[in-house]
Amino acid sequence: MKFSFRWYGSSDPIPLEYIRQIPNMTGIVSAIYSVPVGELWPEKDIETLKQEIEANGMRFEVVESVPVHEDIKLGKLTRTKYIENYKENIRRLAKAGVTTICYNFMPVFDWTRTDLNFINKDGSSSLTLDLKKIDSLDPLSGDFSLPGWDESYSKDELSALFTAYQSVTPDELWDNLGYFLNEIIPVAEEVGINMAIHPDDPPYSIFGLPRIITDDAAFQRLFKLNDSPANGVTFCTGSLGARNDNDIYTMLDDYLKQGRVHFMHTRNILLHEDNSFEETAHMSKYGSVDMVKVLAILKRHNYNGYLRPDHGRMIWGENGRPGYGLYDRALGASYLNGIWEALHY
Ligand code: DNO
Repeated sequence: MKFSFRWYGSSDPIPLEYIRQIPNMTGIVSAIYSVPVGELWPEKDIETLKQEIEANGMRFEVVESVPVHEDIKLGKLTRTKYIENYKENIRRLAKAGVTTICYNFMPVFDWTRTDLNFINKDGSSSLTLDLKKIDSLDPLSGDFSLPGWDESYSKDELSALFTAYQSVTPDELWDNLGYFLNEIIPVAEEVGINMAIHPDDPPYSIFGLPRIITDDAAFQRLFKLNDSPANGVTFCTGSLGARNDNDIYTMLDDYLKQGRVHFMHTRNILLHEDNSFEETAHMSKYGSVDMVKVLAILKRHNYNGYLRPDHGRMIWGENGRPGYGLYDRALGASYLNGIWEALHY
């Protein structure tokens, strides 16, 4: 299994020189952030990123994310151009040595929380999602945004997107995903890239927008849409674990059996009865995810793909990018490494 760490490029306050000091950190997960969604990623930018990472003794093999343009998700006629660009980005990344691309198919918004600075009893802070609060949030108000969201939309564009999605049923969103996959997966296969869809976070519809990558039935449907192993998943324990009816251990075991897991996001959450949750330290005892069980399943399948510690809390006075500070993610990585090593006996 290959341990990796997400890094936001030169705008990330955490230098690669620090990341390389985390024991057993062999890979960097990153992306080209300067290009608008749907456009081509310049080869020279990909090459510069790769060189920067390799100069620090780590590998650049996983991209998170190549975002999918909304016209593709909406099934608009204009999707052709964006799908062709997506294919070309896959080819360019493969040429640079990338083997795995993480992406998602969530309409408009990526991961969503109601509080980015929930203060825990020990003084650390976490990201949380309180379902009682979510309905009172208005993403169209213009004064509410999250670090995982595409901030480039104007208020009018956002409102037009909401209107466009009003008429898109979940089945239509599935058709649009199927169309996209059947276009891009042959290219990914040809150049040796594994596509790894990220589950919706949280794994249910929010703000009235459809969300489909949420549970086991969804993954089985996804695998049937295109049966290539290159049509795989990013198994995110925190996202999938945010539903009381998801048995993440059985799901993981099954998707590994089917050869579809290419990337692991391992983070812990404390899940409440109504599916609200707090993000916690990675260690099993703090949350609802049994990390030893997760890694034992990976071990049983001789998983040799990528894994990254996912969101961390803010600890030791760090004031970083929400979810993506250095300290707690580094602690998470060491904890996961310890479990992995112990599983060899
Ligand atoms: C959250 C991340 C997601 C993920 C995208 C993949 O922290 O795991 O934003 O990168 O959903 O496209």
